[in-house]
Amino acid sequence: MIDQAVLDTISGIDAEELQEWYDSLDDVLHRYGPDKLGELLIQLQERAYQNGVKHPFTANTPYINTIHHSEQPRFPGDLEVERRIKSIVRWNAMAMVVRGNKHFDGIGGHISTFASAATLYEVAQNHFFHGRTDKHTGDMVYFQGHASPGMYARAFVEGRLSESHLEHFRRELPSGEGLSSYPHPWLMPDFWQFPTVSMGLGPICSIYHARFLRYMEHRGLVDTSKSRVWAFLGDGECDEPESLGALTLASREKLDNLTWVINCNLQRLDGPVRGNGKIIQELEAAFRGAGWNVIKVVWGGDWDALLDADVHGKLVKRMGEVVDGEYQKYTVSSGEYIREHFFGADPDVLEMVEHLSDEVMQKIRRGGHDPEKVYAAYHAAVNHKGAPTVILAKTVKGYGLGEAGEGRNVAHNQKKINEQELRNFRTRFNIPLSDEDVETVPFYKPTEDSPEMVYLRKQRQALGGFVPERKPTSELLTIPGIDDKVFQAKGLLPGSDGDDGSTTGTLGQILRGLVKHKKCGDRVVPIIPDEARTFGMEDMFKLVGIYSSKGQLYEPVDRAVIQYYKEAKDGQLLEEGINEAGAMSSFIAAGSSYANLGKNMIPFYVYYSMFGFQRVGDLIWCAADTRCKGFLCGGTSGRTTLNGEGLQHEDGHSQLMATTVPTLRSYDPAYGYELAVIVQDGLRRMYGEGEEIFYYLSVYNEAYPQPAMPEIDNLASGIINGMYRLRSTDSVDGQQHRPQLFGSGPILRDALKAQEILAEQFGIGCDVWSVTSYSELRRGAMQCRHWNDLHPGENPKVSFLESSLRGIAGPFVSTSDNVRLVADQIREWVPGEYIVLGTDGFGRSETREELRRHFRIDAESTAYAALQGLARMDAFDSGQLQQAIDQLNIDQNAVFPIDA
Ligand SMILES: Cc1ncc(C[n+]2csc(CCOP(=O)(O)OP(=O)(O)O)c2C)c(N)n1
Ligand SMILES: [Mg+2]
Repeated sequence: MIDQAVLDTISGIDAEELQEWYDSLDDVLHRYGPDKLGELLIQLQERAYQNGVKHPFTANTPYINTIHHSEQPRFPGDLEVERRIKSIVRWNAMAMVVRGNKHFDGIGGHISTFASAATLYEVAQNHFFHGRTDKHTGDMVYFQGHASPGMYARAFVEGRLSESHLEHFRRELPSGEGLSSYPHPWLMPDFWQFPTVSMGLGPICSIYHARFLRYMEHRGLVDTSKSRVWAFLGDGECDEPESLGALTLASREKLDNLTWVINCNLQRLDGPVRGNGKIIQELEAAFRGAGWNVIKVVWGGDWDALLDADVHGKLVKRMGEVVDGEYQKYTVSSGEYIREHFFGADPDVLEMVEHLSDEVMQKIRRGGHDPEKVYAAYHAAVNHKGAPTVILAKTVKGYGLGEAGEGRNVAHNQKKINEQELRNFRTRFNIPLSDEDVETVPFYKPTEDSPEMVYLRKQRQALGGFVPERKPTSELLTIPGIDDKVFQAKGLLPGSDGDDGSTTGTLGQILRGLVKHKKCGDRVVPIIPDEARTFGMEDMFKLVGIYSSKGQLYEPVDRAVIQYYKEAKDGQLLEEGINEAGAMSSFIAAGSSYANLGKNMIPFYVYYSMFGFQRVGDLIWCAADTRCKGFLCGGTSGRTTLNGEGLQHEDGHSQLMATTVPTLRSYDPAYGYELAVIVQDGLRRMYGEGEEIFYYLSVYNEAYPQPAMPEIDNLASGIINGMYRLRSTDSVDGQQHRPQLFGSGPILRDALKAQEILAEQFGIGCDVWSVTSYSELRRGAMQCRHWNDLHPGENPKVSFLESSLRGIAGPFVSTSDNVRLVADQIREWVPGEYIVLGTDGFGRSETREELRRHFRIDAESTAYAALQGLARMDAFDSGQLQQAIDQLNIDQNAVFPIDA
C-alpha cells in the first residue's frame, strides 16, 4: 500500500501509477540485480537532465548502514572471547585513569573517548592491523590521541607494558618508565609512531603518508604494497580545516591503501558536534563529494529485523529526521522515553516496536559498538579498490560508564568514578573482581593460559606482531664528505669567482649535486610547494622528474625548453602545489621513513619562509615529536632581503620560532661555503650517525659574490657551533676597546661594511664575526650552564660561545635580518656591552637599502651602534655621537619601526 505522505509529496500522480513505477523498479532489481538497476537509474537521470529536468543534488544516502545485513561477511573470530578481551581492556583503561587521579588529583586523562571507540579498535587489533615483519612493511596506524588509555591497556594485557607502566600514566619523570598522556614518539620511541593529539594533524599526515607509501613503491625503493594507513579520528576533530583539507588528494591519487575511521559519538568536549544537525550525514556528503568510498555504520544488528520490517521506509525516515542533540538525549533516557519520543512520533513506527520491552529498547546498540557491523565495514574498506575509504561509525561517548558520563556533555572530562559506578562497570563488563576488590580499582589480567590470552596472542601473531610499535632502522648512509664534488660546485666551497649568487642559489647547487650522488642520491626527497621557479630550482623538474602516480598523460606546454615540467611515475621531486600543510605532511612522512619503513630518506622541503613556522608551525612541532629528520629550507628569507613583497611575505621571525623546537638545529648562513659545511654536517649527524634531529636553514634571494671558503683556524667547527671571526681590522694606536660586530645572513655584509666605515671614518679597528646560529650558541651555553648549576664544587664547563668570546671586552653589536630576540638569546653569555639591532615590526615594499635603514640594521646604523657601545664604555666621547649621526646620514626623526 502506498503511503499517503509519499503521494502528497508528488501530488498529481495517483497511487496506481506510482505503484506501477515501483513494480517495474522491483522487477528490474529482481531480474538484473542491483548493479544494473543502478546503471538504469543513472540513464534515466541523464535523460531527464537532457530534457531540462533539474534534479536536486544530494550527496547523502539514508541514515542507515551502507552495508545491508544480507551483504555482511561471516565474522571470522570468536565473538564471545573477543568481547571478554575488549571488556578487560576497557576495565584497565578506566582503572589507569581513575587510579592516576585518585593518587594524584588533577593528573587528567580521558576515559570516554576510548570507551566509545573500544570496539572500533578491538576488531582492528584482532583482524586487521598488520605488524611490521620482514615480508610486510606493516600498517601505519594513526590512533586518536585521546584514546591512548585504551592502547596502553591493550599493550598491558598483551604483556608489553607492566603494571608499573600503567601506574605511571602521565607521570613520566620519576622512573623513566612513564606513559605519555598522548601518542608521542619523542617520549615513547619504541611504542608510538605518530603524534596525533593536536587535532587535524593526524588526518592530513595520514593522507600524505599513504601517498608517500606509493611514492616509495613507484620509485622502487621499498615494496609498500601490503601496508595500509589507518587513521582514527573524532567527529569533533573533523571541524579542523586540516582534517578535511586534503581529501581530494587522497581520491585523486586513488589511495585505496588508506582507511579512515571516524568515531561519531556525536560529542566533542563542551557538547554535541552537531546538536541541530547530523554529523554523519554532513561528513558523508563531504567525503562522497570528494570521491571517497563512504561506509556508514549507524545501527547495530539489533535494528536489522526492525529495518527489514520497515517496508514503507517510515522508520528510516524517522531515523533521518532526528537531530544529533536528540540522539544524545536518547542515550541517557529510559526505554519509555525513547518509545514515546523517537518511535512515538509516527504511530506506524510505534507499532513496529510494540513487541520490544522498554529495557530491550534502551539497550539496542549503535553500529560502532557492534563488532559484526564494524568487521563488515573494515572488510569492505580493505577490499575496496581505486579510492580511499572512510567509515563513519556511530557510537556513544563514555559507553559503559552509565551515570558516570555515558552520553553526557561532561563525559569528555570524566576522570573519577564513584564506587557504585565502578561496581556497575565491573558487572556490565563481567570483570571477575569482587565488590571488595573493586574498591582499589586494580588492574586485571587473565592468566597466561586463559582462552582470552591464547586467543589474543594467536590473532596478533597471525597479523605479524604488535601494533603500535616503532622500529627505527639501524641503517646508516654513506654521505658525501666536504671534499666531495657535491660541495665543490660553483658558489659553494670554491666560491662564485666574483659572480653574484644568492644562498638560495647555492642551496640549489647542493641539491643538484646530492640527488646525483651515487651512495645517497636516491634517498633525497626534494619537496616544493609551487615555488621552484621562485627559488630558481625549476631545473630540478627535468633533473629528477616530478612524482606523479599517473606519469605524464599530456605533452607539457614547455616541452621544447630544457627545463620543462616533467612528471613521471618514478619522479623524485614532490611538487605539492600551494599547500604548505600538505608539503609539511610529506616532509614528515619522508623524514620518519627510517622509523616506519626501515629506510632513511632525506627530505629537503624548500618553501617561502614566511609560510613556514607561522603557517604550519604545529606541523613542524609534530615533525619534531615524530623524530623526523631532514632539512627545512626557508627560501626568500629576511624582512628586508625579500624587499618587494611587503608585509605578508617578509619574514624576520622564523629563526626565533625555530629556536623553540627542541630537536631543530637552525642556521642563518651568509655564504655558500657556510651552507655547504652545515648541510654536510647535518647529513653526517642525521644519516651517517643516526641522530634524530632536523634542520632549519634560512636562505635568501639577494645576489652577491660568494667568497671561497677562507683559511681560518677551526672554521668548519665555528660554522657548525654558531660563530667564527671572519675579518679583523687593526686597532689604531691607543685604541682601548675593539668593537665586535656580529652579522648573519646577507646582513653580514653590512657588518663588514660597518667595519670599513669604522676604520675609514673613525679610525677604529674591530672584528667581524659571522654568526651562523644564535640558537646553537645558546643551546651549547645552556647545556654547560645546566651541568655547572648542578655541580657547584667542580670545574665549570665552558661552552663554545663563552670560549669564543673569552677575554674580549667588547662592545658587541649584532645585526641581522631577524627580530632582535634572535640575537638577544645569547645576551646572558656575552661578556660586555651588547647592542642588538634587528627587524622588529611589519615589513613593507621598498628597496633593500631603504628597508635596512628603516629597521636600522644597515652598515651605517651598525657602525653607529658600535660607537654608542664604545661611548658606554668610555672609549668614545659621547659628545661626538651627534656628529656621528650627521656624518652617517642617520635620520633622527625616523619612525619607530614597530609602530610603523
Ligand atoms: C588542535 C586541538 N584543539 C583542541 C584540543 C583539545 N581537545 C582535546 S579532545 C577535544 C574534543 C574532541 O572531540 P572529538 O574529536 O569528537 O573526539 P571524541 O573524544 O569525542 O572521540 C578537544 C577540543 C586538541 N587536542 N587539539
Ligand atoms: Mg566526538
